[in-house]
Amino acid sequence: MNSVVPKTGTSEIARAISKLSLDELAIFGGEPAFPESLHVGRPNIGNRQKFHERVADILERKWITNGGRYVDEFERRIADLSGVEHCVAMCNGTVALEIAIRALGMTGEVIVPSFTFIATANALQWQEITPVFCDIDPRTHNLDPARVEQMITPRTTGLIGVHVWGRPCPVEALTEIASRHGLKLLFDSAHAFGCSHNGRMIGGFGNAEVFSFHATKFMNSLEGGAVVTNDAQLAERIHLMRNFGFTGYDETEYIGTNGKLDEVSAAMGVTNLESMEEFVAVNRRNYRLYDKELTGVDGVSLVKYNEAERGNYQYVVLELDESKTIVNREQLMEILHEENVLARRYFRGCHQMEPYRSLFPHAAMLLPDTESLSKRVLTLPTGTDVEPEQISVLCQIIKTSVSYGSEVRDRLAGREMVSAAGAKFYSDLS
Ligand code: T4K
Repeated sequence: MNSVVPKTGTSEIARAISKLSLDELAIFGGEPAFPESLHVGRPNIGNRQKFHERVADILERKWITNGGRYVDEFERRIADLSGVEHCVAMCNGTVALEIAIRALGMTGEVIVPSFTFIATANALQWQEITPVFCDIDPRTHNLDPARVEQMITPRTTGLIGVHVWGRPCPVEALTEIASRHGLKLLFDSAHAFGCSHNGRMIGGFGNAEVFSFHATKFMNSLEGGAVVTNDAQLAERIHLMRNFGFTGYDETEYIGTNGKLDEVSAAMGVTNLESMEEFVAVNRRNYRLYDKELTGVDGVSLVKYNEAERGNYQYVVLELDESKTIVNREQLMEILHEENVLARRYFRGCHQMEPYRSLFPHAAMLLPDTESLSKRVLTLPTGTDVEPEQISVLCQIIKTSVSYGSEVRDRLAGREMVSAAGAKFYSDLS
């Protein structure tokens, strides 16, 4: 495992500060716990030597994109790992969603959760299909099937279920609803590569599923995505749409776009697939450590994974019950940012962002659980760049913030939280 799990670039991964008292917190004048920022979504990188050899091979053979050895291999491996017949690799998950939506013939209205990354909604709106935002079950963070049923109108042509955090959404219920109403069913499985549902790998449900292999995903191909399906005709349509619609040398059948994955990205994907189990093992170790450290902290809970299923554990998500912690999510995020822990506010709810905020100004009325959840969750750093010692210190910061919750709230009263945290995040990235 050491070959693919590098230590952080510095020998000092966390400063020797106890963070047991409020005055030790950086937000109140203490020294930041971490000399270098801890990110959510730092890329996992497999065997560099093998990647370099593959890139040299690509350059030598001068076949850079539009098919090629590594794209073929990547697609075959993704299909095998997901237990599906067809995989069409794409330049990213968003374009994969757009193409899958179009190839499925979705039009009019499509029901999606608002509690997802903005790309799920944008992939519809981009092609003038109305995303109809549906509320979630606050226990699972996934679509609530009963409420999906209530959102169906004569204009509805499809449903998109999102396996948020890699935890499967209600696959059977959505399949039943889609079949009863004659709707297409697509799963946005951007978080769920390598996860299973009732012992069956995510990938083969619905009409098709879409993966993301973006740099921040536990398994990346630099940028990248894929549509997987067991429907041969659909796969063929998607295949053509990925390459402008070309059916022959200079002939097109219908409109397509450019969704091709290039060979270097595919080579990165193939290389990282070889280390995938190690990435999962590190994520699982980190998740269990967070869970152990935070168990018993009143008002703080981690989003749980079903250990009887296969999971990728790529998101460590904290849920706060502010009535118990007193310190709220914005304050905790600010406290962590000041310590150089760049925790993320995934997800805000698409309906709270443009263009949807203006298009559907009353959407919130039908989304009470999304509204509430989006103010309670905070995603914490994990992946191969995060060491157990860092997790212990990070959790101590959370414990201290919560155990002195009232005092923290009073001391931070009136301070502008959101803009300060955002500024810190972006200055650190550039
Ligand atoms: N559907 C769902 C449900 C999704 O979550 C996503 C993407 C998609 C569809 C679309 O798939 P893609 O088209 O992206 O393949 C990130 C990712 O960009 C996005 O892929 C992901 N979901 C989403 C949840 O998170 P941002 O804008 O929050 O990420 P960004 O660029 O700020 O990076 C996050 C952190 O990672 C930062 O702290 C810095 C670190 N980082 C990032 C990059 C790119 C690195 O250390 N190195 C890097 O190269 O959206």
